[in-house]
Amino acid sequence: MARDILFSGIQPSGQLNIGHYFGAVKNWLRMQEDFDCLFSLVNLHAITVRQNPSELRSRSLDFVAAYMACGIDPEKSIIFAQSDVPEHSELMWLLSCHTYMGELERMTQFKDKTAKNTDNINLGLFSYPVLMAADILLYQTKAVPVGADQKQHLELARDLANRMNNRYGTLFTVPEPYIPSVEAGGRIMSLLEPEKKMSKSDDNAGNYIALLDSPDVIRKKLKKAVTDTDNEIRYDRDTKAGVSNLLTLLSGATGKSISELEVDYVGKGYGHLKVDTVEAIVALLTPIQAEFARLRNDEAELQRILKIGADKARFQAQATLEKVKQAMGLL
Ligand code: ATP
Ligand code: LTN
Repeated sequence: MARDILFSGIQPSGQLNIGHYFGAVKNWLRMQEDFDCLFSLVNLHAITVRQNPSELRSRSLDFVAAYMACGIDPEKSIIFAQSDVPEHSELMWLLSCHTYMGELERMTQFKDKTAKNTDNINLGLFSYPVLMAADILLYQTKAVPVGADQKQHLELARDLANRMNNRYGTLFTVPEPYIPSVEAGGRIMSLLEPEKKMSKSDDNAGNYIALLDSPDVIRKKLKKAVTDTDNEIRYDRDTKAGVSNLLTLLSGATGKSISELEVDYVGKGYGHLKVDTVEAIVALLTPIQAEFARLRNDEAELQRILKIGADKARFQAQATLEKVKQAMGLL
């Protein structure tokens, strides 16, 4: 029997960090065994903010190597660059003609990004969620594992699928989000400002732990992580955002539940919690970093994987696009 399709993507902008790992990639690894998966480097999304072309090219290869170092297996799953499959942009146009301005104006990511990029509020930033809907719908995707910040975008993808299906007959599978609970890593917070999410486009690298940070850097960053003054190790996102975030990281890296950790740390201080979190994250990242170094060395192989991925993805994408064009009366 054919398996359900899974699609997810990360923008090759900035450095992959443990927020992406716990929020998205960890679920990718788990689900890779049960779904036919497509993992995309969504480089067309990345250019909604200015990118240096040669850095974007080289960083895209870093991301392929990083996906694989984390455990994505190109023998089992399709890894490809969004820009290698032009059907994404084409379906985006068809969906744009069915998306209302008001739906896009409501998007919180658009509001956040325009506040941050006041000198470059471009049309791509506005229509970003329509391209994301095209990414997903093009493959008849059933499952979309992402972090909590993407929930609103996924709702638009579902609304567009239903709207198009009602108007033209069944064209698309309606996708389901797979979002870990906040406690399980769906929203990892920044280390220095734990009321905002950890993000790779943050200007201050002290706010995130990159997958490729050395043990020493990880130690320094976690040492500076903001906590609070009551010296009680307890999970409470509202009043103890920093400590709760450390507990989430430690839980994600060790597999122990947050309530178990709360018991383990009764009477212990924040220093203790931080040292143990460093150790657990270093243990998680060390093998990933070694594998990354090995894979990143062979650029020809990474290019080959992207080429095979794009060929397979295109084959599936063309079938959906053809069906949509026909249904809409395009010759
Ligand atoms: P940028 O800051 O460059 O806009 P980002 O750091 O938010 O990007 P994306 O490429 O937008 O990263 O996200 C890739 C995936 O990682 C998405 O599924 C997103 O939901 C998830 N993700 C991003 N940041 C976090 C976080 N702090 N906690 C959990 N999941 C996250
Ligand atoms: N917008 C997403 C990245 C993304 C994506 C997708 C995720 C683009 N297309 C399709 C899942 C499915 C983000 O994380 N910022």
